[in-house]
Order: sequence, then C-alpha cells, then structure tokens
Amino acid sequence: MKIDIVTIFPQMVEAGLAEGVVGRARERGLLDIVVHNLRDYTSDRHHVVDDVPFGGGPGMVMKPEPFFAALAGIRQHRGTPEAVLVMSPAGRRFSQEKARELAAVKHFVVLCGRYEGIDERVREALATDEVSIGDYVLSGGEVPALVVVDAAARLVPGVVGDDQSVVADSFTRGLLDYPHYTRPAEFDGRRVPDVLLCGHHAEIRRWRLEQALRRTLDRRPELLQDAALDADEQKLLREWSASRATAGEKGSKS
Ligand code: JCQ
Repeated sequence: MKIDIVTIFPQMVEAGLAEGVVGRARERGLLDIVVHNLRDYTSDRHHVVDDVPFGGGPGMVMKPEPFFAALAGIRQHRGTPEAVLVMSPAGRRFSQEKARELAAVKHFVVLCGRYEGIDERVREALATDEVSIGDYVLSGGEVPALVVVDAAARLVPGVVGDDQSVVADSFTRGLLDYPHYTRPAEFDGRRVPDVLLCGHHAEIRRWRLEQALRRTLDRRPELLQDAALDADEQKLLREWSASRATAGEKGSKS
C-alpha cells in the first residue's frame, strides 16, 4: 500500500510512523509511506504556506498553491492516487468501516491542515474526502492523519503479525472487547476471574462473549443496532435488558 502525507510538520508525522506495527511494516516494505514537507512545494524565498483570510476575521488560512504543487509532484513521482483525504473537524466521521474502505485502496494521500483551515479550493479540486476523527478541535491534521493511516494500515494483510488478532479486534465484530488479564493470578488483592484459569475453553469463550455483550450494552448500546449477533447472543441481550429494566442494575459494578 502506497500512502503520501503532506504536512508542515513532517518530523512529527515521521515520529508517529517510525514505531510499532506501522514502523515494522514500513521496514518490511509492506507500506510505502512518503511524508512531504509542504514548504518544499512553495516558490517564494520564505516558504510561506499561510495568508490572511479574505473577508477578515481571526487567524490565518493555508494557501492553496503549495497543496496543488504537492499533489502535482505526488502524481508525477508516485502515480495518481485513488483517494485524497483532508483532515478536518468539519469532515465526515472516521470509523472502522471507513478504515476498511481505505485499506482496500492501493494509493491514497492525506493533506494536513493547520491554523484556521485550508483554502476551500483545495478541498473542491483535490480532495475526494474530508475526514474528521471526532468532535473536538486539534491544532492540526497531523494527529488525525496518524490515526487514519494506523487504522487503515493494520488492515493490510501481513502488517499485523498475527492476523487472528485483527479478526478478534473489538470493532471487527461490532462489539466492545472483553476484559484481558495476564499473570499474576492475584495482584494487590485482585483476582483474575476463575473461569480464565480453569482451562475450559468453551466456558472461557462463553464468558468472554458475555462480557463483550454486557460491556457494549452498558457503555455503547447504540453499537448493538449494527452488531452481527447470532440467535444465542440476541437471547442473552433480551434477558439482560429485561432484568435491567426491572432491577435497575444500571451503574452496578458487576
Ligand atoms: C480532525 N477532528 C478534529 C485543525 C484546521 C483543515 O483545517 C484544519 C484542520 C485541523 C485538524 O483537524 C482536526 C480534527 N478531526 O482538528 C485546524
């Protein structure tokens, strides 16, 4: 998979791509990621990338020309990308489903904005998608770009060493994850649930499923609308919903 990221802080983005699963996949040649310094695509002596907003108002706006020059350079040296993303709090919300769509693409570009935003003509003429990672304001698109690249990259076959762990991942099933434990079996007076120590694999699987369902019901009930549940799982949920409605279990620590 080929990815190009355009930013005024290339070192910040490189640092985020150097370690862990993504760093290793780059070393192994599974991910071909190039981080571009937007200032390299300016043509003035001072490498200016921003200017005052037309119409007045606070802050600065990122100039269009460097982004157009960066995209032209990328097309020339790296080929025509299938998707060009602009990170922005005004975009459509990123999700595991969007990560899956992006992971199916062979080459995409991410443009990172700063200041008050990017000249609208960049979005109009260059971007295929405007993407938000959530309803909060960050000082730039670099962290959102790392989020999107990480979520997409780990779905590329071979990037995560054990593909079973990708399949097991929380959102692959549409449910929150079950609780995890490792040694020691007792720590600071807190015991690991007995069922996990007994070696009864069918019971362990059952317990984990119940925990995942219960957590999802408690914390993110809206996820259950789209979760792929079998008849057994739906029955469990109905029983809990009924008992919760009567006993008022909500907020209990069990
Ligand atoms: C993305 N949720 C928050 C900040 C301007 C395009 O212009 C700007 C982009 C940013 C970075 O994006 C975010 C964001 N998802 O802040 C300012």
